[in-house]
Amino acid sequence: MRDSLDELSELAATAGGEVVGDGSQKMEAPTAATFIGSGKAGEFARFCQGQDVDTVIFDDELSPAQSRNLERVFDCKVLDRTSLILDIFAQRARTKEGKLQIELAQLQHLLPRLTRFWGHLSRQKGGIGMRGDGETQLETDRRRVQDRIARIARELDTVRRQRSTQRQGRQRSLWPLASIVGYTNAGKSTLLNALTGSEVLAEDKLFATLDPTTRRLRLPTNQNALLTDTVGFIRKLPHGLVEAFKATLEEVVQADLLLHVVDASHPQVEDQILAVNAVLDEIGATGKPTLMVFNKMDKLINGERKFIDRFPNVVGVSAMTGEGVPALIQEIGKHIRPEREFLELVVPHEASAVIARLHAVAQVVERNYDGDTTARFKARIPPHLHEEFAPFIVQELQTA
Ligand SMILES: Nc1nc2c(ncn2[C@@H]2O[C@H](COP(=O)(O)OP(=O)(O)OP(=O)(O)O)[C@@H](O)[C@H]2O)c(=O)[nH]1
Ligand SMILES: [Mg+2]
Repeated sequence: MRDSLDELSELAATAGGEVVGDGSQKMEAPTAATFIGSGKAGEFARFCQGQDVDTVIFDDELSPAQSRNLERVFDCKVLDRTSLILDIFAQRARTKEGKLQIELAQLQHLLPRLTRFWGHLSRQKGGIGMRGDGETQLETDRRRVQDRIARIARELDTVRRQRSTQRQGRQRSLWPLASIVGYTNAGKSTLLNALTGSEVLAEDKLFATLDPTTRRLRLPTNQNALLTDTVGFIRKLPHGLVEAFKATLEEVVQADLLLHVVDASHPQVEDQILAVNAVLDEIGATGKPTLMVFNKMDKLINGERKFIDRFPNVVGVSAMTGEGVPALIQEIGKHIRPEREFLELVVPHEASAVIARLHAVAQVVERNYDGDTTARFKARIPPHLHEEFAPFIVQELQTA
């Protein structure tokens, strides 16, 4: 309870707010009218007036009627956790797809809440731009929102088709794909940077990353893999948002391997792991080969490591200091290295690019000169490159 409120404060700060106070109430069930009890609501109202508060944020989802009633009691704006997260996402979105996805989620969150405008509108009946009575206006607003939702859905479709063409380009290259997932602020982007030497934005902020970034990772076996960093997960992630982000998260669903990054120094680490697993479940990515990566090991004091030993398939790293990163790369190699085909190839000397490529991507076991014009190789080749070398393959050998 306290943890969830602390996280809500962090979210509010991330959205640009300044938190002046908080409170909670234990109840059997929320009250229908105001979610919290009327005594508590009055207490909050007095606090808000005293502190000149302009927004009250609830950690749980409020019904449209509850937010309307509370706004009246507090005499200020009332948001719930979902609207707050949507607001942060809206601030962060950079790509066209990201922006569209968030607008869609926001409108879908807004639609059932449009009734809240009814009260205000009927009072302002006859105001500028108001044709007919409030109810008609409300219907118009609803229809406008629905139209906008339909338009966004179409635009998203177009944007995604383009992206899927790019993805097919990648599939043609057929490099194995590993996806970094994890709770927000766990250090996913920092880890991507540490693993691939890139400079993706990493910040001590919730949801620093929204749009997926893919980089090439060179494995010790000389093999290439693709590594994707994407949006972080959080407890009570709005369902609409997960829906909206499903396409972005396709990289996660398609991945050959998931790197589940955990902030091992976080007091709520176990809850965070569960929350991430819940979202993975929701997007249909359960049961994928997963490597748990316990990050921020540099922040742990002795003894805390014991916790980590309870998990199978764990690698401890510090993405910041680089500790454990080489071991992690080794481990990734073990998990996504495909079986190799043992092949015999005959390549003309003049096809020097092919020979160079063979040395780069395959394990060349034997090389013989076959007269002046060709060379004969025995090599172990990742199966996804079979097609590329097909013109030169003379036979498949028995694997020793
Ligand atoms: N001490 C320590 N700090 C780290 C480590 N890895 C990341 N951080 C810090 O943790 C914060 C969050 O890192 P990010 O890489 O942005 O985390 P993220 O998981 O990508 O976060 P979102 O994109 O917001 O979900 C940053 O301030 C990092 O500098 C680490 O190994 N040790
Ligand atoms: Mg990030």
